[in-house]
Amino acid sequence: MTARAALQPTPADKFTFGLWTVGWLGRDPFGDATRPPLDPIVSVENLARLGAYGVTLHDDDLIPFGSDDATRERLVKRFRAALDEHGLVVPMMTTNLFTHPVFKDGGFTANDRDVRRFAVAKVLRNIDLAAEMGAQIYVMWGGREGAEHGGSKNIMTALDRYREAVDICCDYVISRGYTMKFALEPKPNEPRGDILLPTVGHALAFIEQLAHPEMVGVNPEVGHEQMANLNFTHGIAQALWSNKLFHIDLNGQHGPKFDQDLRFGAGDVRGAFWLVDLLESSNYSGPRHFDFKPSRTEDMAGVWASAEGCMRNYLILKAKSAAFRADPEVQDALLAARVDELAISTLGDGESIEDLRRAPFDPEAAAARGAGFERLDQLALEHLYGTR
Ligand code: GLT
Ligand code: MN
Ligand code: MN
Repeated sequence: MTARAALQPTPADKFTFGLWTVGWLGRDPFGDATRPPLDPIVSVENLARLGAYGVTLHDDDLIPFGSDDATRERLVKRFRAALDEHGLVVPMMTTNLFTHPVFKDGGFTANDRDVRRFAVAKVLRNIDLAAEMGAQIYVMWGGREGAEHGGSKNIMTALDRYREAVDICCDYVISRGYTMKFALEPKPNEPRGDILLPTVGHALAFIEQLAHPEMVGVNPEVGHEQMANLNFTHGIAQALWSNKLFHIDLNGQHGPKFDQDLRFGAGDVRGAFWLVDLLESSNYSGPRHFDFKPSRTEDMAGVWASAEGCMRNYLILKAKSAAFRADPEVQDALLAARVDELAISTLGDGESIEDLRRAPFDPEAAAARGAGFERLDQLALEHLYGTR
């Protein structure tokens, strides 16, 4: 089932990595960098060698903040050449509105209006580069859009400014004739004490208030929903149900604590299984994008091993999900658990509410029926544990 060849990633799997993931220096709030800076060209070479489909980036991942135009042009040209040489694409780009101290109170929602204007201009400039690179999705992760001090920010007004900024970006894309769409990435906290648009649900509700809701979806990250103690797969299911899953950030997390950004498949293994099972049976056809931080204990060999691990774990879980779905005993257990019955509308065709009210029903008998969920779940676990 999980033969070696099936675990070899190919571009058809659409695996992508942020330059900032394999390029993470291992700096954390308590310790200095444990790895040297990584040339984006080296990332392109190695990710292509491992079978990835593409890379994603912030403006500053390629062009250091404050670079002059000549440097910018040189770096873009060099990067473009490496992509072409190794056959990688850039399906998504995003803006760094969180590292430079100017963004300490946020970008789109900073109280300081000049900062907000600078942030919007920084995004618009990078949207041009994204269009040039052929990126179809533009991510907005507002990690600094938030607050720690109760009275320091009027949250309703901050949401007005957030909406204004996203509306400006949508108008810009339309005015330039670009076809890209935006994907908002929720996160409950870190680096801000509390971040605006903390969960998939908040982001979906926000999108409905925008001038161009059809241009904006979500980019949920596994660990971010789990930091809020939420079921990530359920969040993804609701995003799919709303036709708003525009992109996805795959990684691993052990329950509600700091953002661990583990390699995909580490952390909540059972959750990862159900996520892959959902994604592979859905109409989501976008990249499987890994947003993780290779442990700061690792050297570069460990970085590439962890990138490879993300892809292998996805493929392992994909094979396990397929085997689970094909197992006749699972199919029987699914029927016994009435999973198919949920697809039948509650009110029958042409049935009136009166018919529904008058329908004979024995609540005691229904209450006495077992659901059969334990047998089904055990079968799933046995596939996951490798005993079936
Ligand atoms: C940052 C963050 C991620 C976001 C990226 C997009 S950058 O590393 O931790 O979750 O996806 O800005
Ligand atoms: Mn992310
Ligand atoms: Mn994260």
